[in-house]
Amino acid sequence: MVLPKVWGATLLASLAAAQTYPPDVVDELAKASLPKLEEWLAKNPQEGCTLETAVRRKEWSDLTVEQRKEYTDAVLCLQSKPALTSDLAPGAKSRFDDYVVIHILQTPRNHGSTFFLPWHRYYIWHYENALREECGYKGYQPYWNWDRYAKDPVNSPLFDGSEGSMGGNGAKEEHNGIPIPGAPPPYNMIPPGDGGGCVTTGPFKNMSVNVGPLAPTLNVERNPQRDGLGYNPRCLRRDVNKNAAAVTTANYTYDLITNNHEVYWFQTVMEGQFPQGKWGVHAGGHYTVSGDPAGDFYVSPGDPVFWLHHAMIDRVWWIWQIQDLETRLTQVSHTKTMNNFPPSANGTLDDLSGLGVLAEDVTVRELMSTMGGLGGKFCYIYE
Ligand SMILES: *[C@@H]1O[C@H](CO)[C@@H](O)[C@H](O)[C@H]1NC(C)=O
Ligand SMILES: *[C@@H]1O[C@H](CO)[C@@H](O)[C@H](O)[C@H]1NC(C)=O
Ligand SMILES: *[C@@H]1O[C@H](CO)[C@@H](O)[C@H](O)[C@H]1NC(C)=O
Ligand SMILES: [Cu+2]
Repeated sequence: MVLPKVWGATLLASLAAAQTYPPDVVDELAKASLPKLEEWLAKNPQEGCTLETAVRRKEWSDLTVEQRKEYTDAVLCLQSKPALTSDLAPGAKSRFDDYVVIHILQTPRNHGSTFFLPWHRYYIWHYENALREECGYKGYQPYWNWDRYAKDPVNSPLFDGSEGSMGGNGAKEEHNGIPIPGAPPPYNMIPPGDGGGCVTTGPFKNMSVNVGPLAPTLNVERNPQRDGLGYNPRCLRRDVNKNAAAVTTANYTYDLITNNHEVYWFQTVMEGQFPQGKWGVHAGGHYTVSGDPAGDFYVSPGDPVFWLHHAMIDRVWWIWQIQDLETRLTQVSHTKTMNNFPPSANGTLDDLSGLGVLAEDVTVRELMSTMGGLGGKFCYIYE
């Protein structure tokens, strides 16, 4: 639908808020695959977790504006609670920052390695739990179906800057785009969008980014500590752009899920094959937001929308897993170091994955199933 430009931003925003989206090919695949999950559960009953009792994680615009505000209020609440990691990181000022600190410390271990998918599953679940237990949030972690907003992310229910959004784009500030190391031209640079400056609209317009940067995509003040964990308060910056979003449309995700039968390839294609000029949906989603800290490989969870993006990553893994539960609930790949640097052994289900001081180490095996993993504490599906 093309809206005349004369219509004000507010009207546009309220229209967007009321918008419903037809199911895309990935939604249809997920729905068509549920009987496989049902069948598997009938053969492998999980104590305390059935399809009927499982939590439903929902897409952002399938929530009412009221429900979205409950979510962003809970995130703001987490940003107001005292940090548990300030001994490790003088820059950590809140419980929200704790999660950013843990990501910074564990970035090389949990990307391009065996732990990428299971660790992020644990990480998101733990954050969802903190919102609920520490901030009285009654809902569950929403996800961002990239396809819905890929054509025009700035004016989408996620980024339109309305009170029911995850905050607006940044103010216009020139920059050169995002270099993609190792990719051949023209894929070695994601062109900039229309933002780059501070976010001034929506629920997170006042938020302070406290730690980092470590690998910034914009020119921002350096952290007082080399490890990025010092106190460096600054505004949230974004450059929401459709250039990166173009590789996150449903046909890419569908292709990823259906054409990669081994987890090695599923994860590799998802994380991007930069030398072949393929950014992948993982980088595509991160750089749709871009800015500071969203575009920073280490500090990205410091932009609250990170959590919706990685819930989608988890959803895509879940959809891939339920295509063949007998093999895919136990399939891991890669080695224990990022892109096998320095060289390390192949990871296994017995390896440990944890959240530092926030949560105990558990085996990767415990993180493989959303239906009964983590001793039954994981019990969710995506709607
Ligand atoms: C932002 O901060 C200002 C000044 O402290 C305050 O008046 C305003 O209500 C805050 N806005 C939001 C959306 O939190
Ligand atoms: C997805 O669709 C776009 C636009 O039609 C196309 O350029 C792109 O090659 C497609 N990607 C895949 C993986 O099929
Ligand atoms: C590690 O995994 C690779 C790829 O699956 C395989 O070729 C290799 O033999 C494995 N190495 C060991 C020591 O098991
Ligand atoms: Cu990450």
